[in-house]
Amino acid sequence: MQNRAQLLKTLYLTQGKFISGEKLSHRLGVSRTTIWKYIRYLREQGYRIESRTNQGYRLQSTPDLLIPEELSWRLTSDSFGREIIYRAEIDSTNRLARELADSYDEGTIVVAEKQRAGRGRRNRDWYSPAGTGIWCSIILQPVFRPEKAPLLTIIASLAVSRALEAKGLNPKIKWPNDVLLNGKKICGVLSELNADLEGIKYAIVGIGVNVNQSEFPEHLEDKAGSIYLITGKTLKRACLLVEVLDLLEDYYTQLTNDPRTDLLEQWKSRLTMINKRITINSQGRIYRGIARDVSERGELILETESGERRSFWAGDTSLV
Ligand code: BT5
Repeated sequence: MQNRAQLLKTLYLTQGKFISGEKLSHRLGVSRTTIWKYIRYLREQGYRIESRTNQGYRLQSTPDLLIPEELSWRLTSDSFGREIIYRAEIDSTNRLARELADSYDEGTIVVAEKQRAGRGRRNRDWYSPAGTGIWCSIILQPVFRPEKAPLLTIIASLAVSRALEAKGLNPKIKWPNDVLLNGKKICGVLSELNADLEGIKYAIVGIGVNVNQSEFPEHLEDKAGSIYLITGKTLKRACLLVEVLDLLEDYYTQLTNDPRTDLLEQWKSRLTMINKRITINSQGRIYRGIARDVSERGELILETESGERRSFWAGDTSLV
């Protein structure tokens, strides 16, 4: 895969011009027949690569795919995305990541073009159509205590927000795990933990981003949006995922090593609902009050109507 990724990178960087099979084989240290096989593989994936006698190969157009070859040469991370498990279709990337968590290194990602049974919190459905969103789960083996685990969701939504801000967008975060654009949910995070008294065995951080969808099923229309629907522009999903993974690795390292990191402050500064009147549905009960803050461990602090402060680990919030 690394060689194919190198070939793709070279074709991208010489886009518009031809590069000879000989040069390619020299650069990659493989035979010209192998180069030809790689080219055939990329064409099968939907890349249009022109070949001309005596001139070589030229990239004409590329599909929007999350295949490892698209991701790996763009990544600058040390461990995040260094191992990529790719599926054109899967039930849920979080499910496969859980299954593989014990046998793969930290930072391994499971990514799919389509999920048949994508999941949200409390086993809710996550709509994951083919080829338009980012459906990705990261396997982590954190060394910190389980109490800190909610911060994994926080850094994931922060990484998505920062990647969107770098594109000139203005995302907001809705506690605990949504990223909103123009009030529409364009991203959700599902973190799952396997921990015992000794500590965390592994954590799976599942990130779903609606990138290029042009429509949603009726039951989601009011709530869900995609970057395309909001900005009118399609994005290359691989580029966005790479930006998110690079940022997330940096935040995860800070969370692990730097007790004075201001990641929580950065995240809080993007929150909607602070100082607003909300309801929170937590474990089947509904509480009303004003959302005042988020604690160091990621709990939402609600000032109830009687003036009492209550903190919540989990729940669904809405504005009143
Ligand atoms: C979430 O749950 O927001 C977490 C979503 C995590 C999805 C990723 S994709 C990769 C990985 N593999 C998985 O199987 N999951 C993760 P929650 O806060 O419970 O929100 C779920 C609710 O959001 C649903 O009940 C719908 O109302 C709504 N919803 C479903 N699909 C959506 C979509 N594509 N975009 C926006 N909202 C959606």
